[in-house]
Amino acid sequence: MSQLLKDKNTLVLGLANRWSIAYAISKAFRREGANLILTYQGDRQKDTVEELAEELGASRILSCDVTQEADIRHLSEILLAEGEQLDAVVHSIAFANREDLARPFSDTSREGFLLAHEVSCYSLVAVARAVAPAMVAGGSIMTLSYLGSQRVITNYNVMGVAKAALEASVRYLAADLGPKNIRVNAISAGPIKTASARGIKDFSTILEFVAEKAPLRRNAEPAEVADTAVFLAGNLGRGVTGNVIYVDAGYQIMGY
Ligand code: NAD
Ligand code: IMJ
Repeated sequence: MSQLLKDKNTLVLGLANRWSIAYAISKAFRREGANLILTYQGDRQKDTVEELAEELGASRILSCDVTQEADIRHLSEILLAEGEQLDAVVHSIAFANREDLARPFSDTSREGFLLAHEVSCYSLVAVARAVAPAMVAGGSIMTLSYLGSQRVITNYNVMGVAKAALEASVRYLAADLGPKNIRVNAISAGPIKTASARGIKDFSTILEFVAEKAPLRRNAEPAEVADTAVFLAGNLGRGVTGNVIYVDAGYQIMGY
């Protein structure tokens, strides 16, 4: 099959290292012929991301901490100055205080609640507003979610509430931007061992539990999430907006 994203301009936010879901997505986008712009959170990640960007053949790499309005403004200015249309954007960012992922949800502080929602949810709204003017021929915006938005999952806590708000934001953004032929969707991935999963209590047990119960009797792989991102980013996904697509080996459908 010919390349599905040939010469499409794509922007991927949330690449930290080789284990990042954003890395798998970037690799798949390049495989399908896309041009790639990458952003990273800040100085601490600069060197690693520069190395990965070179390996991936990214055309540009920008620093963007989504809590900094100036960074988001800069991103939108750069995109418009490039003078080229933007076709797809991947938002693969989440953060909550580690303590909030370990103690009871009812103990979440106002500050911790707001931080999780700012980084993990509001940032999608801010990014969508920043990139939309560059999507002159329509486009596709996608984010990463998790089942903890719909079900109570031990220790996911404030992140689950932020993901619920993220999925609702996907629907409202899809309704707003649809008339410009900009689609907005979420991919709800099954548990994957990334930096954001490391250190989470009993994560290996969760992986085993899911693999045992899921219809496909295994865990989801980053490459599978990435191929769904390719579908959403390109012409094959043209009729899909406001949706949450589960890439989780089917785990989400199961009851007893
Ligand atoms: P990761 O740690 O590689 O990615 C998280 C990214 O968020 C990092 O690149 C980090 O730099 C970025 N980030 C955090 N705060 C930021 C800020 N203020 N500004 C800019 N960037 C910031 O882990 P991952 O598992 O690849 O996570 C990517 C997305 O996938 C997240 O939204 C996560 O919730 C979601 N997800 C992960 C899993 C899993 O099991 N790993 C499952 C479902 C969904
Ligand atoms: C995270 C916490 C608790 C349970 C969890 C997870 N399960 C899964 C995750 C079952 C799959 C990973 N996930 C889906 C996330 O969205 C993770 C977000 C996250 C992780 C950390 C760890 C380090 C830190 N803050 C974080 N903020 C968000 O300090």
